[in-house]
Amino acid sequence: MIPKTKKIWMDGKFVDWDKATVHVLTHTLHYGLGVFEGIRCYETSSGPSIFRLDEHIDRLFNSAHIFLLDIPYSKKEIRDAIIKTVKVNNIKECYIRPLVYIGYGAMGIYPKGNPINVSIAVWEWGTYLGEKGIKNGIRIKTSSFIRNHVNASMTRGKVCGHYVNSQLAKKEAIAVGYDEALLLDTEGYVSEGSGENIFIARNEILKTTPLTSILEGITRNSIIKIANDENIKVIEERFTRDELYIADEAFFTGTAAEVTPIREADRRTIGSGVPGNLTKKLQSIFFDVVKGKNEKYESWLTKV
Ligand code: PPE
Repeated sequence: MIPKTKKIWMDGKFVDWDKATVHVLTHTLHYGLGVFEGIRCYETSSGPSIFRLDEHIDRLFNSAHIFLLDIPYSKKEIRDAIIKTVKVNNIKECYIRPLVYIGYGAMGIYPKGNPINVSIAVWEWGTYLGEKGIKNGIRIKTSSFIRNHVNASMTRGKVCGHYVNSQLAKKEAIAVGYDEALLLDTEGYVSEGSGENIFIARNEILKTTPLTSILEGITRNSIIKIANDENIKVIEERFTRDELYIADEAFFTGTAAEVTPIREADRRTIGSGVPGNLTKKLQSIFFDVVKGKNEKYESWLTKV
């Protein structure tokens, strides 16, 4: 169970955590079309600060745009509501989950006239893949499930229904003793984790999958910017699972997963089996940045 906080923002009002319920015929619950975000707020010396809030709001609206959902609020209204929700719950560090969903009304695939509802919940969420995972690295398994084809469900949108595919992969990986799944795209190239983007490093050069069949990760973007600033070369190019097997280093990025080293893939040790130097360096800068300890990236933080 996730720990309860006090209030959840629902369509403009703060509702008690236990009363934040919806009708069982809520359209999204049946047909999966809703869009959401995952954002983290970190404790900094100047109080709780939300990491790359505007980029997350832009992506939420882009997801809605791609999937023809009309969010009945402006970006500013959603931005203010997110900040207020963190404040009202009097929380120092949290994960923020805005959700745009098709409400109760008509049934059937075509949601004619149904309301578009928005909720914003926050809760304390520790490491996604465990403290040990962040420190020592995780073991991943190439999934027998492939990432959705871009013309089956457009991966630039962060859509509820996409996560059926992610859950299949994750459940399969966990069932056979791995920490996380790696999905290949429809052409057989590496795409992303069930909820993370992937980077590999070979000969001091970083490589990450291009934005063709993956979510446009905001952590991915942050790591590319940090790497560029550190004069570490980053290539966005398709790669195969065997290139991952012979990489010197590999890591996942995501809001929930942050920067999690990968120490093994499909029973092949990655590099020397411990987080590599580039991974450790980028991870350490990343944690300093989100915790407000690196002035250079101050503009990425929104104080609550
Ligand atoms: N790919 C997928 C499929 C994905 O879900 C995420 C985030 C990413 C890449 C990384 O994107 P970003 O967070 O912008 O760096 N996954 C979210 C949901 C995790 C969950 O279990 O829920 C997240 O990390 O918030």
